[in-house]
Amino acid sequence: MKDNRNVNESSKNEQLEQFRTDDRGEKLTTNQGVKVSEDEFSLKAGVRGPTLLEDFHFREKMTHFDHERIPERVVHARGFAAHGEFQVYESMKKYTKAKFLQDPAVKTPVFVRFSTVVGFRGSAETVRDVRGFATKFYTEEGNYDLVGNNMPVFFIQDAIKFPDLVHAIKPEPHNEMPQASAAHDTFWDFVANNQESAHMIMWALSDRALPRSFRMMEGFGVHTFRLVNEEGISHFVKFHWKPVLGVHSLVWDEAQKIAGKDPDFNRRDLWESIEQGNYPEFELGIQVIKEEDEFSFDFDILDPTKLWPEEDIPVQIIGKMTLNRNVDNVFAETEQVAFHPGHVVPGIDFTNDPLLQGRLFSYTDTQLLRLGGPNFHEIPINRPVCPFHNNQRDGFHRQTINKGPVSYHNNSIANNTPSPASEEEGGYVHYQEKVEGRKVRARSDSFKDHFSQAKLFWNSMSGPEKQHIIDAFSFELGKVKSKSIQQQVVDMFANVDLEMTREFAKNIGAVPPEEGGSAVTKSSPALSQEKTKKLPATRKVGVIAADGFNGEIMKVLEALKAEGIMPVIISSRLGKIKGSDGSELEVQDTFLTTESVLVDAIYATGGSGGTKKFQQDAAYFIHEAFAHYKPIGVTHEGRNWLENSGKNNAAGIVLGDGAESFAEEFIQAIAQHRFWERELV
Ligand code: HDE
Repeated sequence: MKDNRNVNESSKNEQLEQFRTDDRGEKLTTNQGVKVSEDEFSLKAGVRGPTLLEDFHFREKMTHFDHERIPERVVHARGFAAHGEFQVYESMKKYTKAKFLQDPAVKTPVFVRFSTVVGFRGSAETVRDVRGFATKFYTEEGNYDLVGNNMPVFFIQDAIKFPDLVHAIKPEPHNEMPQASAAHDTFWDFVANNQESAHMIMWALSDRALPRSFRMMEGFGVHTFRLVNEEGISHFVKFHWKPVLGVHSLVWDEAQKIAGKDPDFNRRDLWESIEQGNYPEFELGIQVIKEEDEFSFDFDILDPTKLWPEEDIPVQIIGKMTLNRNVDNVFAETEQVAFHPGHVVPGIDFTNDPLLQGRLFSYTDTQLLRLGGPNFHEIPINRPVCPFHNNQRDGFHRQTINKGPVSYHNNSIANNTPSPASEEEGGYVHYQEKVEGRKVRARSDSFKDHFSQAKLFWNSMSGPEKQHIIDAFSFELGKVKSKSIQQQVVDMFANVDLEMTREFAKNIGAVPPEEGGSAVTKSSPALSQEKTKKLPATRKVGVIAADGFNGEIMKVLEALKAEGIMPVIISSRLGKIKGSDGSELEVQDTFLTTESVLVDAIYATGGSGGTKKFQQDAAYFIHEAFAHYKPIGVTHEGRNWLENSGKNNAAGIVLGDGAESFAEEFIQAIAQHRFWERELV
């Protein structure tokens, strides 16, 4: 293959095309290509006799089946992915020579895998957890992986503690419980005895751990990386993904119910959005610190338990990623994709963040086991879109057929090729950071403040967000059996905020702290979700209607659709329902097949033909949506339920009779997402 790196026209999709197969309409064959005449009965000695060893078709089919599973990821096992593309808004030449960040006309193919961290591969998706946000950019200079999370900091400061963290948070080994949850003794024992986790715990107990959608969460590179330009000048950088739809969350009770009603809630949302052409979009942002300012902050920029407040170091938005294609096969693509923070391209480099340094070892190591050997880069989803050449050979599942006798360097037979490329020719040259020091196993003093940013985060939360954190502490620690561990956690968080800790200490029956609290008064408004972008588009509205519905609602439905809102007609039975004016609606879900937790808002309109059972089921749906602070639109017969419940004046209840102003007001309420004022009703 000629090493011509102009890949802009050849998308990853085209590359994948040669590996895709569609068996529809074909004859059944063995893997050797032999046509199979019978696939229901194994070969036997007589119709009632033993199965014969020579039945090669049976043995091949069964052996393949017996080997169909590979080890799930030790963390981030439960994930879902999509294809898309990335474009930079303007050349980033000033900061980096990375080719994919130079030209706004270049569309770089990407593959993004979102995940939960703790749960097994089949676990529910809406559990309280950090979410992985891993992006593979197939650039013309090779693959670049930005393997991030939806929270900007991490639990630990040194990679050597990662196995301990993961052992503590996974189900306890003696009884393998609880699944996909941090609410148990070993995790909180770890927290209390590894207090660098304080800041991350604040994030993990906040609404960020319950994303409404993968499309509505931020992504963070977490570590400080380097961008290096043509002149060799390096800047420290933090990466951000900002969702165009804003950052939105579920409420805890809702998230737990969804885990049972639809354990696939987040992947279904992503899958359906892409199928419907509502392509998820994320803007890429960078925070930049000059090399000479490394020590100008009251935290160490190499410490992964610290964020850079956006108000001090603004996020510059530099490009946009659009996810526009679902996978064809989850195993082949989503399961076999292999990310690695060490997959970088010229112009992007590392820092000495000790968590990042450890990750640079761990990811290849884990893929060797998970994907069964050293050739996982040849699996279609992992192949770069540009050619690759080296002297690495052989190993399990090798697919490349290397020609010629040379597999070593230096050589004369092949004129010393493949040959290293100079920096000018695009060769990756590591940033020449000066390093000096004694070999020590130690933590830098500059990494020892564990509470100031935990308090910064607390200070930045709105009232309802603070209450959710207190509730989460109360839930998580309420599930802990050991009084000693509960008290240790209380004593630890007394160092963050006294009021907060007293509240949850009271709720779990621990001794509230008398004194403590961090003196930090600073806040970072960007950390709160309260001021996030609020858009109605792609929100699901459950429209509760029965026979005899008022024909005026058609206009409301049209107005919702015009804003990109997705109405779902819910009634007692599937099929068509008839309106008072003869208009018809196709029922998409019944009270049995869906649930109020699966929609963002309820539009209760009813119908003169609604039975008693319909009224009862509808009342349950509305009541639950109300308890989850969701917008509720009410017109026509829908009013009966409200009047019975006495909730007419509560926030987020929009009353009307199908008038235009109703639709407008309801759309605004849908964009608002939640009405926390109801806490006070
Ligand atoms: Fe990972 N992490 N991690 N991690 N991580 C893995 O790699 C590891 C960390 C992240 O969708 C594993 O292929 C260590 C931070 C994501 O395929 C493993 C340390 C961040 C994914 C691994 C960390 C992440 C992983 C498991 C501490 C955010 C899923 C399977 C030093 C910046 C990628 C695998 C996907 C997956 C190791 C900490 C993000 C074992 C040792 C911090 C999004 O290699």
